Amino acid sequence: MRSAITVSLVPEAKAGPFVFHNGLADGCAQAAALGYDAVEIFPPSAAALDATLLTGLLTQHRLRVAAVGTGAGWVVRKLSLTSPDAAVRREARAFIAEIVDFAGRFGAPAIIGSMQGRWEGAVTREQALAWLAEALTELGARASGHGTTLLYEPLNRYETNLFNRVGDTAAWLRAQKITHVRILADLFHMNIEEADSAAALREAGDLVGHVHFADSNRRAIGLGQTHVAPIMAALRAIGYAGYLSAEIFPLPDAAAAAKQTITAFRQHTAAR
Ligand code: LER
Ligand code: MN
Repeated sequence: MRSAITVSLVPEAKAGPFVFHNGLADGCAQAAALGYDAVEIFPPSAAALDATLLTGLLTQHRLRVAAVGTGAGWVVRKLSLTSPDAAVRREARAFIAEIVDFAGRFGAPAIIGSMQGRWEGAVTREQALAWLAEALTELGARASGHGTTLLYEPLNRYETNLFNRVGDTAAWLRAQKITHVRILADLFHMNIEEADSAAALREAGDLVGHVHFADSNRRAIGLGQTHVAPIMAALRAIGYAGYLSAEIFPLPDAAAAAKQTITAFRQHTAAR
């Protein structure tokens, strides 16, 4: 498994669960100084990212891109893949497609979290899931064209009513025969929704494509009450070799959260 840490470039997400908020150069420098393998980027849009600048920083600091988030499409522009408005759904897909293409150049997957939206009002759950399946199929194929996959993230009940649990998500992806899409298992959301996070990860098996490495209170692993050992045992059992990425609050401050995460990462991934 490899380590990653979040860098947000979105001013509107200042209070969000991201560790670094002071630009890509600062985020990459701090991540590299602590020995992280990669950064996970939360950009305002694909157009706001400079591929040349990013390539330079990655080379300089020997870092990779773990993933690129699309949530700003929701946070800033209120786009959603399941909006009742067809034009909004189209824009949402276009917004994500550009991020899929940008991330793909770096061999990284894009993440669909908040952009999934929710079913409500005139939109039935069945209709919303049909739109979601369509979007995941189309965007997954696009990611596959770059030799990567698309990440779909079940969220806790306060953020979506589409999928809240990892096992349900895996069963649905399999039933729909959606390929090129992997599940982002966020340990914070799982702490709220799962009866047994380790069992849920085993159920999803090879569909687990990325992990948000967060404690129960969305602080760095070790600063909350999650029992990490059974979760790590499950990840090893399913042969998970992807990132453990710190999508957490910068508490007590960014530097301390980053240090605590890499310490916990090393402790939990040490050879046994
Ligand atoms: C995104 O990765 C996520 O976990 C959501 O809760 C948005 O904050
Ligand atoms: Mn997450």
